[in-house]
Amino acid sequence: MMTNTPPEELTGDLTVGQPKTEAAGVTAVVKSFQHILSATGPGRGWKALVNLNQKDGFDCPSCAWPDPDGDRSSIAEYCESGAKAVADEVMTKHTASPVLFQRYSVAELLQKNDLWLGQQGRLTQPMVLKPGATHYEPITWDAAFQLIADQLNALDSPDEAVFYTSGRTSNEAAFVYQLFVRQFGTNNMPDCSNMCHESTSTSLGETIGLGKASVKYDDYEKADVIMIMGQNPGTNAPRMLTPLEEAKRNGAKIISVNPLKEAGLLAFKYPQSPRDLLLGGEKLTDLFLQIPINTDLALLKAMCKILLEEEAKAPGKVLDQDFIRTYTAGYDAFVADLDTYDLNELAGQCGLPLNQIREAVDLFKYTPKLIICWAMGLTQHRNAVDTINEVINLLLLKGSIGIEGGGASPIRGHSNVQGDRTMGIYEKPKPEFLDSLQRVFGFEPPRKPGYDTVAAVRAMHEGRARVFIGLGGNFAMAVSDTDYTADALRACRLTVHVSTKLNRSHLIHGETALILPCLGRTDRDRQPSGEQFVSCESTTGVVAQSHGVLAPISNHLKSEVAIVAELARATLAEKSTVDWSGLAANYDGIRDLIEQVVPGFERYNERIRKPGGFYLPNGPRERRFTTKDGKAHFTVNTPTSHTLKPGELLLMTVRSHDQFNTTVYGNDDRYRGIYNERRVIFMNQEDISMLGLRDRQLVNLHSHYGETTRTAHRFVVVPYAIPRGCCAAYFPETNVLIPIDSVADKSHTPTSKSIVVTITPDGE
Ligand SMILES: Nc1nc2c(c(=O)[nH]1)N[C@H]1C(S)=C(S)[C@@H](COP(=O)(O)OP(=O)(O)OC[C@H]3O[C@@H](n4cnc5c(=O)[nH]c(N)nc54)[C@H](O)[C@@H]3O)O[C@H]1N2
Ligand SMILES: Nc1nc2c(c(=O)[nH]1)N[C@H]1C(S)=C(S)[C@@H](COP(=O)(O)OP(=O)(O)OC[C@H]3O[C@@H](n4cnc5c(=O)[nH]c(N)nc54)[C@H](O)[C@@H]3O)O[C@H]1N2
Ligand SMILES: [Mo]
Repeated sequence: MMTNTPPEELTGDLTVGQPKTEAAGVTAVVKSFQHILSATGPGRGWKALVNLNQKDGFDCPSCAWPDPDGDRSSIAEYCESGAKAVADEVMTKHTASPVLFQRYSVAELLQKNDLWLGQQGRLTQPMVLKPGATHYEPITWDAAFQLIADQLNALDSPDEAVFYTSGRTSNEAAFVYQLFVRQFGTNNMPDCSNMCHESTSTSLGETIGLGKASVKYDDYEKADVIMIMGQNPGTNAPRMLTPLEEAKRNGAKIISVNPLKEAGLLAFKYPQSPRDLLLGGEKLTDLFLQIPINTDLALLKAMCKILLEEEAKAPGKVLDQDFIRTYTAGYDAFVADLDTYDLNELAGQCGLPLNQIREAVDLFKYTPKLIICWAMGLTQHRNAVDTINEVINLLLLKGSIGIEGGGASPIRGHSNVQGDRTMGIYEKPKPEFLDSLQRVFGFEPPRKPGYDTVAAVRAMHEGRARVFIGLGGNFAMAVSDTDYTADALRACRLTVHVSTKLNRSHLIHGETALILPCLGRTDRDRQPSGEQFVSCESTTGVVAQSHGVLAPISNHLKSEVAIVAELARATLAEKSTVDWSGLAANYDGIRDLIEQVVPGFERYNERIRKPGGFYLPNGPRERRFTTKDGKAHFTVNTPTSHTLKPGELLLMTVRSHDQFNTTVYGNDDRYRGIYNERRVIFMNQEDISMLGLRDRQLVNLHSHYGETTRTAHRFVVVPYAIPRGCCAAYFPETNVLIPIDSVADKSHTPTSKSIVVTITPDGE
């Protein structure tokens, strides 16, 4: 059988230590330096380190956490995770050059694990896999563009092509990409957001009129209470720990809601503060609500109910009645529904003593300065949109939106995933956006909604889509139902990846396949008009420059902008009046066009040159709610519970400390005490005993949907402090378990954090 997943081999070397109780500190700084300097020589490595997240440097390719609005520390604004992402990009020890592809057939490369694939270094030349060939071979850029253009133009309809985007793509590249795709004639633009914060965008769009955070960077330091739900900042947004620490010093209280006591939520030592290093870091979480997976909705409902009770006791002191009256709709229906719930039952559903929930509410009872942060722990469940709706209900009750020190704070993942959406990377573009494209470019954009990620996989599987083009990312590994998704890609006539590094999606290919190597964030980008910079939008809506500083590793690399522009020119030829070559020669021209199409980008070229960039307009921040009736909406959401049969557990798939999504940097997960192995399953000791298993036993994981059982083989049992009935393992190894149609209602995000599984000893 064709292998789709990484080989299911164990290192045989697993060591389990105590989970850590604080994040960052000296170890993280030392590790950051080690990662970058060992990946490349000291000159190149140092240059990368000192330019990371500086106002005239490059935007860290790791996460979407914003940079401080004011002064930056003179040494780079970096963290261990960012350093790893940079090291991964700047490494010079190896390259995935044509020699590598000559040495290994595609079948042989498929047998390697993801760590090995990533360690081969940067791609250096465009490569093609011809029909029936066993090896990739070099191809010229012109021949590659012509090949893609011919395949696209031979389709019966533009809707037979899928154009995926991952969230590292810059604003400039994203804008020209969506323009090309819409001039070609389709809205089939799925993106990584479909698997990530789509539930957030769906909920916030409907409730407050804008699918983005309502907070600014400075709000964290001004908050009285910060509630962090379903997020692991110590690993996935470490620079967020700095303003959290600052908030704590200013007296804020932090509530964490998570099935795992993640180290980064417990305490933080600011690596660049001598005080922290000498005296110890700041305790972060004041109250840890360790709830079972996917019970957040019940918890939030209980909190809202307690707030209403408290308001009845002290009218006008707890809720912001003025705000509710002036700015919101749906309050009465919300309260009427809440009346039908029993507090003890809600507390029971989220496995907490009622007095602990009361303790949490006591912290923000009398203050509106409440920020709620969330990430994948809320977005990747069937009822994710409802849960996020309930977050908004709570914030609306308190009048916490549109004030200093309060608000909704989804924490985005990829460093420019939010900007890509702003630029129009969306399968369901708003009519106003398409109208603007029509006005500025004088063509009739397609109006029919396109495929999101899951719909795209189905379309490819069923032969309705035949060409797949990915601008970044690792589609085969990131999407759920690995075997089904692999079959979908293999059914295509052509699969194309614009990539920096070799990954498994290059090896799970259509009849013809292309790898187009591009410049990364750290690389200098020289075009005919001179050196270029690009721009990105952070999770708080700041648009800022990113300027690569290092010499590209190969002369054959092109920028993403240049690749998209040349592809558009080859494909559209005289059908397009856009000056594609001119845009690729000078990105100022692209920014001028963005300014004409996307609201909020007035004087883009001027403002982007100001240190630190600029904030985009944000309605909710000013209590302008651009919903249909101009109000913020309370919604009625019903908690659902997973009915587990005996022997079944609920599995969440999470990131280790040594990976960036599908890129594996190493086999350790230091903060959780795991060393040298990724194929582990974290379980509650009582569940281990009840299932007749034991510590370090080798097991297989099975998911059961309808008639079908899916299996992920060879995981080692690790007892861990996780609520009964829950277990955790790393993605992407576990994506084989998630059926392609197991998605969140409304947002269609794969349910990566609630998979019903059974666990059996290996060999049975
Ligand atoms: N170093 C590094 N940084 C990254 C990434 C990376 O892979 N590596 N990925 C980037 C991307 S694209 C993203 S989207 C973000 C992801 O950032 P996170 O969302 O922090 O990533 P996950 O590892 O998926 O962790 C989810 C957290 O939610 C908890 N959780 C799971 N289920 C539930 C639940 O039902 N309720 C609650 N309350 N909690 C739950 C888990 O225990 C875990 O702590 O990080 C970005 N930054
Ligand atoms: N089970 C499970 N599945 C999940 C998740 C989960 O929590 N659990 N999380 C989901 C989430 S939140 C996300 S965002 C998706 C991620 O899905 P993707 O964004 O598709 O995956 P990545 O692993 O981030 O993509 C890595 C690849 O991007 C390429 N790359 C890196 N930098 C650049 C660049 O600058 N330009 C270009 N062109 N290419 C570049 C490299 O070749 C690298 O191999 O996965 C989702 N899948
Ligand atoms: Mo993400």
